[in-house]
Amino acid sequence: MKLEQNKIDSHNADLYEKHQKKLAYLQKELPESEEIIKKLQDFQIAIPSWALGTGGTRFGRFSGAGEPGSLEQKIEDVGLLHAINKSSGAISLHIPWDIPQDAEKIKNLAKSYGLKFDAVNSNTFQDQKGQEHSYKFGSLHHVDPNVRNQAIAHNIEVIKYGKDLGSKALTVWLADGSSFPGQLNFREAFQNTLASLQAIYAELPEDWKMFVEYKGFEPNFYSTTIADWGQSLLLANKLGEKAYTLVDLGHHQPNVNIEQIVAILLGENKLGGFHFNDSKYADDDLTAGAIKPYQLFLIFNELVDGLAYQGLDFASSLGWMIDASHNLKDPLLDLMQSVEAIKIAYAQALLVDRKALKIAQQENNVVRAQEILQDAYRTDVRPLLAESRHRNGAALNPVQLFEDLNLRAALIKERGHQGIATGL
Ligand code: PSV
Ligand code: MN
Repeated sequence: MKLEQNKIDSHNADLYEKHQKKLAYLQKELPESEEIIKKLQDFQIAIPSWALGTGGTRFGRFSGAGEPGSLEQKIEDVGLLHAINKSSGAISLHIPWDIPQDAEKIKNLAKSYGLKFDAVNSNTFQDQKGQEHSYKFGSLHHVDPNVRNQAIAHNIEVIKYGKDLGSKALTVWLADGSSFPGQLNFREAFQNTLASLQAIYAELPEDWKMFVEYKGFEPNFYSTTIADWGQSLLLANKLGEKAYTLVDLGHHQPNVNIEQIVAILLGENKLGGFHFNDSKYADDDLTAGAIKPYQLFLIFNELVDGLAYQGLDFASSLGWMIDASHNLKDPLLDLMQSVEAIKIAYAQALLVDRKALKIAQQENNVVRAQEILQDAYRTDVRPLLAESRHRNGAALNPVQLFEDLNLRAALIKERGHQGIATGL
């Protein structure tokens, strides 16, 4: 389904006067408004192909009606999202959930919606039909070289799909680990993983990056072979300059100081990208900013500071992606809310008075430092986001537009009630 521009324009016309009033107030208060609006216009957050259907839990899955049943329909959904918010101009594919059978056709379809292909993701955490060796006891870390070689070959095949589509990064996430003490020789598992990753890295095109994702636990409960940012960084450093650590916000134990991890990785120029989501307990896959918006702001505060320190362009230097897919909301509305929360955190981080913060830190003025951060965090920057969307031809209020136009009902009419998207 393609959304006609006149529908967005008429939605905007209805809301414009109210929006203008709020924007004018903010512009008067914040001299940096114009600069922030431009940065927001440029900032795109990729959508994972597996987030367009309703997610399941291990207790069940309640599929929503009108879910995309093919890669083409997933691209259509991201296209719809991007037309509405002009902030989701890329899609990230998970192979083999979403194999592009005809790369040229898929590429052209994506292009017709203004979409690019973000990182491609390999999957060695599930067995596929007809697969020779099982991943039940792991993949790249496996004790059996035949299993490792199969998983290496899969990753190389994923790179090939990505090359055909114009992706520039491979994300490797491993479920490899152990659930019982004694099951695994940790050192050997780590060495096997490194050697396997080296074999994949050797096939990485010159202008590509490899993102090494970590996760504390699940599906294994005693150990995970790439469990934390230290282990990921160790691998990335050994692999070489095209390898980076990827931070998925849900992959930490509760209360871990993720913003500090981000700051250190950026300082080492080893932060590759993000999987945004939110959680209360672990990898809950909830909407970004739904539970801990202040943490999201603090992370962006480090990102703004760290990327400037490295002299890197904010929008293009890291992989920005959502990785969330829970079981309650309409996936497209959920993604709109995630994108909004991420951009709010970014805009607020841009508001931090960095010179004053530096002085407060040098003077050990703890009270002042908190005032500075919270001044920025407590600013309602939503009119700046709305204005950036408006200037890009998108909707002033994406959620309202989706609901007012009954877009899910239109998708159900096209696709029916039964479609179930691939994914977990
Ligand atoms: C694993 O929990 C993860 O975060 C990885 O990024 C996977 O590729 C994705 O979720 C989908 O299972
Ligand atoms: Mn992830």
